[in-house]
Amino acid sequence: NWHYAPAPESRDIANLKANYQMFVDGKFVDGAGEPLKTVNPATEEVLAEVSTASAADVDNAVKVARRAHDKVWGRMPGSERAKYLFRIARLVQERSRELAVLESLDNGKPIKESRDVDVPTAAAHFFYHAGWADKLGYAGFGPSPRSLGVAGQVIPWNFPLLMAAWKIAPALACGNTVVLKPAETTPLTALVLGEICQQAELPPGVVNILPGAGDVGSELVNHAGVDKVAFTGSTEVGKLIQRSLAGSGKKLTLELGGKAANIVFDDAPLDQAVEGIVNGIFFNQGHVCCAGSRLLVQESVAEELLEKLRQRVSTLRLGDPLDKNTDVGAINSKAQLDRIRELTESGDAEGADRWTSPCPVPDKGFFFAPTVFSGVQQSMRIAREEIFGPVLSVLTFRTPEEAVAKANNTPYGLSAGIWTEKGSRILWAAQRMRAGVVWSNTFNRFDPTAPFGGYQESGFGREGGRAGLEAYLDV
Ligand code: TXE
Repeated sequence: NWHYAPAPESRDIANLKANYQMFVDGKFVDGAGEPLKTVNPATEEVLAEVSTASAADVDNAVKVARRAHDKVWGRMPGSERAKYLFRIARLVQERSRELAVLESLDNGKPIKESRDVDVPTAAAHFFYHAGWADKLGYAGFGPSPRSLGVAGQVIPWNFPLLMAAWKIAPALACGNTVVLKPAETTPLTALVLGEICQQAELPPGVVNILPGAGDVGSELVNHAGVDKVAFTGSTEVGKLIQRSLAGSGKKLTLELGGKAANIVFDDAPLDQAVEGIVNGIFFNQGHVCCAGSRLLVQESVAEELLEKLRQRVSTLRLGDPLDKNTDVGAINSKAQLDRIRELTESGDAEGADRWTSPCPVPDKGFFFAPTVFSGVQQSMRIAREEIFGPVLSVLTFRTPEEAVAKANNTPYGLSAGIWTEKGSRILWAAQRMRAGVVWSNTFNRFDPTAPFGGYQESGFGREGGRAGLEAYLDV
């Protein structure tokens, strides 16, 4: 006997809560950690004060999740679990306006992206995994696939709600309970997801959300009561976690950084490719692990393509994330802005040719104008390191073999793109690229049915699709 909450009546930013508590055992409570202040990156003003977890709070949350797993959720028939997941999905849809506004305020991403991508894709992940919950026994996981227990999940700030959905939905579908730590700069929508779990009358303790910084993440993943760790974030922290969990027997999946190649062959429809390149690197200010940050263009069309690209990028509107005409919003934090500046300065120093969009840049807030570096060599830092900002590095190639070799010349391996009219070339190149996803004549397309994840230093394990469930089951 539950009901949907009415859609929020007032959409005023003034109605936002000033204080957020952590979500444990079905209730919102204060943590014993030092409260953090989350900042609107477009204005540099404090959005809200957020309670954080102490080590004792982490310990308590893991115990709560264990109890909820052993007594309730892990024993519940899949058909029952499915009902809760469907409820959560519907509530995400019903509160989509509120979630989109909050996401854009906390993260800085344009409202048209949070409204059209983040929130609906988050709902889609709950719908998709709801569909799995009662079918695990028939899906080739063996006759009686079992939940693992408690999942400790740590997520980044680039898709705060969507990453929470990617992590929570499959864990719950498989009968696990969750303790999730959102990123310190973007905890708000994950906490609203906690409210949604309450509204859906999810049994207490099945989902617990503990805001905090890296120390809370570290407490969580290293807690002896956690059976499975799922981490999305920097390669540096991913390596740290992998090392610290060695020998622990915990299941681990890592989704880390990337330096994707977006390859444009000379037979590609160039105008279409330009749209895909723009989407590939300027979507979400380039704060995307699978961003198409290295454009590899065939020499014979390089000049023409670059000209078209600069014209198109010049039309992108940068500014207020809540303006529905904004294409490029704010950089999530001062620290990230500094990282982008430092890396782009290395591009200048190493002799690449910088072009900056002539768009006006607000005085206040963390903004970085769309930037394209041409004349980039493979040895340069801007060709090798993840910039995680609206910065494209352009390299050229002559032959398909050279394109693939350059695409693979990276320690990462999360995604890649290919633009060509030739189907045979798409298959040829896709088979040779070390990348978890290869898009052809499109970029940054996400779907819950498609497993997502990396090779090499981009991590291991898959999220989404049937493969994503394997990370949350004992078979
Ligand atoms: O990442 P961190 P940061 C890349 C991107 C970016 C760089 C740094 O290149 O510029 O990483 O970003 C938590 N144990 N990506 O510093 O620190 C932290 O609190 C457990 C790519 O923000 O990895 C947050 O919740 N957890 C990436 C989460 O890890 C720890 C997305 C990510 O933060 C921890 C983000 C620890 N020792 C950054 N230390 C992608 N794959 O999309 C920190 N955390």
